[in-house]
Amino acid sequence: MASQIAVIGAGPCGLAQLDAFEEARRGGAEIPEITCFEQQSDWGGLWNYTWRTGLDEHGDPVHGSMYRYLWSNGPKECLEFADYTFDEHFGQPIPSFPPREVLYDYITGRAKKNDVRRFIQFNTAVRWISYDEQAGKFAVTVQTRDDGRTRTEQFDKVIVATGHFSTPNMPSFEGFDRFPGRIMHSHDFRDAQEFTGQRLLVIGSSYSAEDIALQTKKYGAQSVTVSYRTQPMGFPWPAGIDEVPLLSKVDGSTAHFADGTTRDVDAIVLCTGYQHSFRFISDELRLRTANVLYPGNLYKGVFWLGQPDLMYLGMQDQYYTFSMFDTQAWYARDYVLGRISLPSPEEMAADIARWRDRLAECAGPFDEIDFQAAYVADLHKEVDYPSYDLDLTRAHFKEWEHDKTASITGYRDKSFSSPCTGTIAPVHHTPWWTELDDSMATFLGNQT
Ligand code: FAD
Ligand code: NA7
Repeated sequence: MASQIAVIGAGPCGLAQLDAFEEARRGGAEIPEITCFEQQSDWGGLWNYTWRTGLDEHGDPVHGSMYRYLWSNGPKECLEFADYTFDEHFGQPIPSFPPREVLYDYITGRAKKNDVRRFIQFNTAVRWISYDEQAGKFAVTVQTRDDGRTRTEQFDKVIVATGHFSTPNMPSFEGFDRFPGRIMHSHDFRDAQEFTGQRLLVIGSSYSAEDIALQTKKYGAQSVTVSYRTQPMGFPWPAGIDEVPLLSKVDGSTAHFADGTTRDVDAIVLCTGYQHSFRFISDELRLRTANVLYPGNLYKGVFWLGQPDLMYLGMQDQYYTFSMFDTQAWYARDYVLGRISLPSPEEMAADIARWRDRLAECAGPFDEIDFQAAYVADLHKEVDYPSYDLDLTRAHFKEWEHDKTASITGYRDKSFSSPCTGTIAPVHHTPWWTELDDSMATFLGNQT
């Protein structure tokens, strides 16, 4: 009997896994039986925008953290699928920083081309995974959400691709219980126009804080105060956005900061990151990690050390996204197909330790970019994922960091070249800071 493989989640990582198997099938390989469980009614993961917040129509926590008017926060050239380029999908060169709908179209375009929908059971949530030592298999309990029925199936290997930006890290501050305005986490942020005319306090100093501060100002917030715990982002903010030290308390609607300054604010958005949350995985198999570039316990960033037939995709903090997920998926596929064998547990543990030591040496974003590029290269050299100019993407990321420092409202107007085709992106017809329309039709129309 063919071995049985479960893929959990049909976001970019899960779809990459299905695409990887399809690619091998086309090449003549015999493929195991694959079942992908996706709790949502459609594919695309976070890129599948939902207006919902809190609990969904079935009473489960909403997975989506993306919001309206979200544009790519890095150059698209650094995430391009080497086996399905932007040129192939759009049939024309497009600018380097597309809005969400455009990237959603791209991700799902490859999945449609490969016809991988047939592997996916939608509206089916995985509720529990454990390993049955006697059977030598994983027991996976799923629930079909339409009728609430559960069943347990056995699998030889399980690939977890459920993302890690959906369960908010939600600190509390003194006085929150008496604050008269709205307090929310970035996970629940959907439309910047909710804050038009308001004085907003944003807590955090990473990607979400940066982007939500900009979005809300762009769509008419009166002022945005960004409060940092460790260090300010230090970008040249437009008028109306500035950074202050950590919030110490709120007193009514007055926010007090660690440097003794105060501001009156109308609403607070906690951009305080996310938890890796796998409540559906038994204790001994569950990844526990902060949001770092090399989580412990995952050999090659993928294989669960104690039981490598359990694989995790995309669990790293991310400079690289889709192209890194692809390389991981190709690697996991080749392990499943017996093309790659894994070393002893001791060697795997030593390899993880080497990477984590190297990570500890990183002294800032440039080192981190080099680190993650080296990780991708390390996987890439063992798989037949099409080659592309990884060094060029490394250079792009560093240029992008410079661009952000030069103009945080203007970095999305820059253009980069494709590491796959060499195509140079056109400049978008409207500067991002004044472009209020994020529709695909407007984005693709009238390029200069
Ligand atoms: P996800 O996209 O989260 O997909 C996971 C899938 O698993 C979902 O469909 C979910 O429903 C499903 N799932 C979860 N649990 C279960 C379960 N128990 N049973 C069944 N199915 C389950 N990346 C970029 O490259 N560029 C950007 O501009 C960018 N912007 C971002 C903005 C925000 C606000 C956030 C939160 C992230 C952003 N990212 C961005 C990073 C993002 O993490 C990746 O692009 C990508 O979505 C990760 O893919 P994934 O498949 O790992 O996870
Ligand atoms: P990140 O990148 O994990 O950053 C989390 C931020 O939250 C970071 O600046 C933290 O500060 C801050 N944080 C965490 N806990 C606290 C407390 N208790 N008080 C104050 N500040 C805190 O998450 P993001 O949401 O920004 O980005 C996640 C993804 O979404 C990313 O991939 C993007 O593409 C979009 P620290 O610096 O540790 O002091």
